[in-house]
Amino acid sequence: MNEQAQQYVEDFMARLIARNPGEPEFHQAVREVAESLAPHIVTSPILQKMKVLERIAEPERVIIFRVPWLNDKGEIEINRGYRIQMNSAIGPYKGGIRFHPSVNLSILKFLAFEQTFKNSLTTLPMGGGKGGSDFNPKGKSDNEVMKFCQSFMTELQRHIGQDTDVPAGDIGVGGREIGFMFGQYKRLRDEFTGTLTGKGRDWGGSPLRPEATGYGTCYFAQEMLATRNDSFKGKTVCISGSGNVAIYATEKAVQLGGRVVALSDSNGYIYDKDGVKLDVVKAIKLQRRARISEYVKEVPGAEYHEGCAGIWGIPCDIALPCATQNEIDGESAAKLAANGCRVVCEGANMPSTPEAIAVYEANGMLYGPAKAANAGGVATSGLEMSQNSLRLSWSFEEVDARLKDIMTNIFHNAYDASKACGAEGNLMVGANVAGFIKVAEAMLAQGVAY
Ligand code: NDP
Ligand code: 2IT
Repeated sequence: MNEQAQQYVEDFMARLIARNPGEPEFHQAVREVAESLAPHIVTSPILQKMKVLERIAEPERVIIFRVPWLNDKGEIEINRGYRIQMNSAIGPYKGGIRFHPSVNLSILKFLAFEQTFKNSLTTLPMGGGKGGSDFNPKGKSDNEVMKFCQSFMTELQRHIGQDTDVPAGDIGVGGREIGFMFGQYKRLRDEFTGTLTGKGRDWGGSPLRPEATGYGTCYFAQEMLATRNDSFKGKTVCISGSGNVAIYATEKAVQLGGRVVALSDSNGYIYDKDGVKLDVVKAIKLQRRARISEYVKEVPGAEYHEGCAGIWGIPCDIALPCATQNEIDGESAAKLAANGCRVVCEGANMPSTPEAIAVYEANGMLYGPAKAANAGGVATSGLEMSQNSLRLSWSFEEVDARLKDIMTNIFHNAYDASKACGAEGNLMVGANVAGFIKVAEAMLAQGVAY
């Protein structure tokens, strides 16, 4: 980056940080994009004059609300709910809902910002949004989760709709929670519309939505590997997390010929040198909602280690971080590189710190950035929206073929954009630039007051 571009980034970030103090994750996500775009912005009087990046970094609307609910003891509990309506230039706001005690404005703004670019990359007409709550679903009964979801939706319903804002799942929000929220939306609004995605397969859901993010991440990794005439065949794979994305990334990595030897949760990780038994993992996580440590009770020879970051010390060819933001720091990335890992492809959102990304680059590793590599989930949500509007349903195979196509296109668009801006193969720069262009053009066409 030349001096002028560097100065642009520093000035832009100083203003952003002053306007949004105490939001480190949001600053991190914006800085990465600003650095990729700065060389273009400094040579574009129109982007500067029209303050396109400045506008993209300011949410169109932020909704924060009280979520009171009754626990099983009849006591009142109070959580905080959020919806960030980030950008509607190319379609209705679209993005997941996260239930996790760590949820705050910074985390949801980083996710909503990323979502805007990700959704643009899918080529489907979806704007960017994200929401959630500091509610902790762990240890709560089904009844408590239902009560919470209903209270959350009682407020959220007035701000969303199939043509306005279409939420979906994220950490702590899967089929069960979407069902409870959809039920409450329908009850209050008296309408059966595609206002949420990730619905059950028999009531408007896409047959592939649960699998889509993990499958999509592997399809993306496959494209990356193909640039080196390589594939998943015979590769050792480490996957962090053991939730929705990690489970289906494991399923697809194995189908493509890889051997997944490790999975984790926020307490620790399992190592199974023979390849993890996915049916055991599914029973523990999807049916019993238990901890990944249970795995070693059922599979002799497997190991469990406390501390989730230790997973990056296991020698592997391919690492798929599928848990949470900033889970790979510079030190963990250095361990991956030293142990011969050649590919990092992100199923989670922003799982690599800037220091980790620098390590990937310095070691010539293939790096698939989240907003491109995990776009399969929201892309399939986009297909679910289309199906709901058409009142049609497509088969698993049909949606899978579309997903594969979309991931291949995202890869090529990001790759071509990286080449066009003189950084061939740098998919982070390519994804940021390709995602930005469509949103920026729509914003320019739509004028300043919207
Ligand atoms: P789940 O809730 O199904 O699973 C999350 C997994 O990550 C769990 O194993 C969880 O462990 C672990 N985890 C969560 N927070 C932390 C933390 N602070 N430290 C360590 N581990 C943690 O969520 P998903 O699989 O849906 O989401 C995983 C990632 O993928 C997130 O970054 C999400 O934003 C991203 N993503 C999800 C999409 C989707 O369609 N669901 C689409 C695109 C991206 P524990 O049980 O101990 O909390
Ligand atoms: O981060 C994400 O892309 C998601 N959690 C999925 C969003 C969606 O609307 O399907």
